[in-house]
Amino acid sequence: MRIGLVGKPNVGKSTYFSAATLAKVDIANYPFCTIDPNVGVAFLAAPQSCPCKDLRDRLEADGRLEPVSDDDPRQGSICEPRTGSCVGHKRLVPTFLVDVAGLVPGASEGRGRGNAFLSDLANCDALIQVVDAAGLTDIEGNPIAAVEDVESSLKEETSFLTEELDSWIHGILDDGWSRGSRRVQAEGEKGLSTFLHERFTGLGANLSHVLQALDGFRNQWGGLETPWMWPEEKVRSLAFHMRKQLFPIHIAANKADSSKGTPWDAIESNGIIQPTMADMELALRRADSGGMISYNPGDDTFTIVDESKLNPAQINALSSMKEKLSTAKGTGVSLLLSRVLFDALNHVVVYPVADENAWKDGDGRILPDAFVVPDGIETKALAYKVHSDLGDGFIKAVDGRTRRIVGADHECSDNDVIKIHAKS
Ligand SMILES: Nc1nc2c(ncn2[C@@H]2O[C@H](COP(=O)(O)OP(=O)(O)O)[C@@H](O)[C@H]2O)c(=O)[nH]1
Ligand SMILES: [Mg+2]
Repeated sequence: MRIGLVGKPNVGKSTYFSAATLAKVDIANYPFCTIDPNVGVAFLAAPQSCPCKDLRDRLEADGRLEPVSDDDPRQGSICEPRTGSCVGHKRLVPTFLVDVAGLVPGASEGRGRGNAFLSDLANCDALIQVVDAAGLTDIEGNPIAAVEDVESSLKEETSFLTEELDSWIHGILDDGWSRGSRRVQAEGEKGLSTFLHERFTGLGANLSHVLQALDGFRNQWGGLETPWMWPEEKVRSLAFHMRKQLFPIHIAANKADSSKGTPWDAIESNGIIQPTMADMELALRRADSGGMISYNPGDDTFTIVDESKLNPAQINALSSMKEKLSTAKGTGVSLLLSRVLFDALNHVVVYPVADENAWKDGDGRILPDAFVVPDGIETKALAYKVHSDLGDGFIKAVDGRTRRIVGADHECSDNDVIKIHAKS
């Protein structure tokens, strides 16, 4: 999955990106080699405890494993993640994050980075618009003393992005409209959905996006008749409904540490709205990497490792951060990414293994892989994600918890452990 960070200049996109992709040193390697500098990997806690917790319980009950000791650095985890990490059965899984700079007025008409900007967005599965909830920047991102009416400026800021995207989609739609709407004359409603599907596959559209957009349109306008006679307003509205499907936008109300009240409540959005403090997240992760504090992303507190090594200014800064962190119940940076990935995009974590009893791979590693997949993915589709040979040769799968044999169309759910049998 790929989540894009977008927004006007100076709202904190790059800070958010650096903070979220700054991994703890003990995180296993990730194949970064071919990715761009503005693309990184954020590690997020899986929604449920790693199955290595259940495995440990089982092994302890059988007398094959000693109970966890107080000084265990992994706090009981016994899995061997190939990527990410697991401590205290908190399994971290990767998601791609993209820092998409270049939101300027007229991007849809090619201004600024223009089409490069828009195609960056098109490659993302979801967008987070970072906005300045403290009102410290004007609409072009220039630093100012403080906006007087932060609520209106946030509304303006968020509608600015959606309007830019709507215009872009409208342009694509308008381009082929006379041909597309003639198809409806010949083929009826199916002609329209096929046309939209073809027109927007480049932006990642599937048939379900198209059908949902058409539903939204129908609710607003009553029907889909005679599209070749539609006024521009109606075509534009269809573009709006397509955009809602293709570009779900969530909001990071950033700089919440310096905001007055909760101005983000005024934002009109059908996505998630989460206050965030990207700056603080970055500072905390750096202090943790430097060994000054112990902080786990997502937590609402941290501990100072050795106060005697800090000067009074550092202690002051840390205690003020601690207070803000606890009032805000965390910086919101990881939380928002998790909510987007697991709630809004409806993804889950599934653990493929080669041995359904010991939950190991062919080399004897315990639960090495954690796949982030759509909820309800069928076992055969999961097999293809593991390896195309496994998909091509698929015979059956075994649920690692119940040990029951399941077929190709069995739907996987969160935290499943699955063994796939395939012809080799
Ligand atoms: N007060 C405050 N400032 C922040 C926060 N996040 C970022 N900033 C500051 O906002 C400015 C712009 O940040 P940057 O990440 O470069 O913004 P970008 O242009 O959107 O990539 C920098 O001075 C950051 O330190 C935050 O959560 N709170
Ligand atoms: Mg930047």
